[in-house]
Amino acid sequence: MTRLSNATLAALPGTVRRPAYDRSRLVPGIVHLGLGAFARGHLCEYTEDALELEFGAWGITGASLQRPDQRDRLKPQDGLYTLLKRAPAGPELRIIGCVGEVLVAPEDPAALIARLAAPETRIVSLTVTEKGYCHDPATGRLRADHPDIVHDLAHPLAPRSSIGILVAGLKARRAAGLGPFTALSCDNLPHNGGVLRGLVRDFAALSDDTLARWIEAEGAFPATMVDRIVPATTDADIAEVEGLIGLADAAAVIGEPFRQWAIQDVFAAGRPAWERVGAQMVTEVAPFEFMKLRMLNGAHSSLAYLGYLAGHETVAEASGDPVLARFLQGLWAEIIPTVPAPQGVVLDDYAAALLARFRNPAIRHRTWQIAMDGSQKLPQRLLGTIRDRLKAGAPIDHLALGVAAWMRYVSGTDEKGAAIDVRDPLAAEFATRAKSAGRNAQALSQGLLGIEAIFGTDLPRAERFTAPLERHLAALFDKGAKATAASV
Ligand code: CS2
Repeated sequence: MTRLSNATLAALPGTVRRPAYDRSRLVPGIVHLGLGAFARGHLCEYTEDALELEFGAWGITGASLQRPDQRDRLKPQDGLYTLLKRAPAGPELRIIGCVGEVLVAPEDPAALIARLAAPETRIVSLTVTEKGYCHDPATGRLRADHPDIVHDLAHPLAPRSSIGILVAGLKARRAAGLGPFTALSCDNLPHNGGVLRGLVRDFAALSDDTLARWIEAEGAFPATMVDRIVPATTDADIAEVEGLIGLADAAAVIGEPFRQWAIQDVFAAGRPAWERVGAQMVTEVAPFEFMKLRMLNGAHSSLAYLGYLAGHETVAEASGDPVLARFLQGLWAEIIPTVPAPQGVVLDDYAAALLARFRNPAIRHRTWQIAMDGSQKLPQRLLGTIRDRLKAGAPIDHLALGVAAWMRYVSGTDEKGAAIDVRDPLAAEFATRAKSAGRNAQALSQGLLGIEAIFGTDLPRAERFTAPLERHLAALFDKGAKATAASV
């Protein structure tokens, strides 16, 4: 099958939307670290829209921090790929053209640093997932003992971590007499802009205090809230796209139609006209971020653990299960009072819209995929909400069940006794603690609560949290996920 590329764009069926600007004029104003499915389905589509409406020097250079796969898929396609939006009513197809080159950091770190230091680079955006920040998720501070950080301090010109890469780029710009780029975190972290600023500054300060002060004074780290459900692309998706567009596309991305982006409007050197294509430029991102992390991602993670244990492969299946749907309503009822509503938003309506999005039958988002990296996700998705509820003296039964389901999941065997493929930077730690606890709920919960990077020092001592947690965990072992969810 012929491959999608500049040369074959004209062969696409008329139903497929294609770039409405001259791609040969693209200038790379943005470098994106971590060009995975989410970025290609979110930031790249907003940028594509902005280029179509108001062309400017905002092409995107992708950078992969680990593997060459993405470059290998996109290069033969001149950076082009399909975005397939799956609405319950049927698919919508679009070719995205704003990505030019893709660099692979480990192959040529100097080329990436040179691109970051190029005068035309004005924004460096990131989707490197929670664990890509090399920080302590409970405190948001840099982990100076993180192996990638230790490596980057020893080899500042061949950095591996996103933080080491940003600092190397900023240092080179300062040496060249240029101003800094804007570093734009698009990951699901609370206060992502402020956290990134602290990490970059602290890393810089470990080797060069004047650089750290320059970054503090001149740098820009807007906070953002990003939202679109973009599951990992499967072979079946690739085959379907090929059938629909009549060309092979190894880099296709599948997403829901809904998208949202709230951005704090503080940029060091300009930005695309994202506000003209639906992004919300705001002074305070926090209300959006709280709403999204706690209500969407908190529910996603709880549903992923319970749903996986109950034998549901996807979020659509899990949220279609009446018992789990009722659990979700109870969970949102606990979360909503902790969330300040962004202006113009009714949180009950937001919850209802989330349920409809979760149930979109055309999106196959695996519970196993969302279950990944729980150690990095629980603090901002569930534990902050639990702290707020405890402070208010309010019940936390559903929230505690979400955490208990995570504990049951990372214990490593499912309800039929089969092994669970637990993916998490702390997976080895979980396995050790689970092994010594066996199926003893009290021992397992105490063992896992002892991981300070997740739970801090306060939660393990909060009896109003640990008591329901242990009770739920015991029930999960005894009766299973479905019966336990039915009993809250
Ligand atoms: C999900 C998110 O994988 C996960 O942990 O909760 O990727 C979620 O789909 C997005 O944040 C939606 O915007």
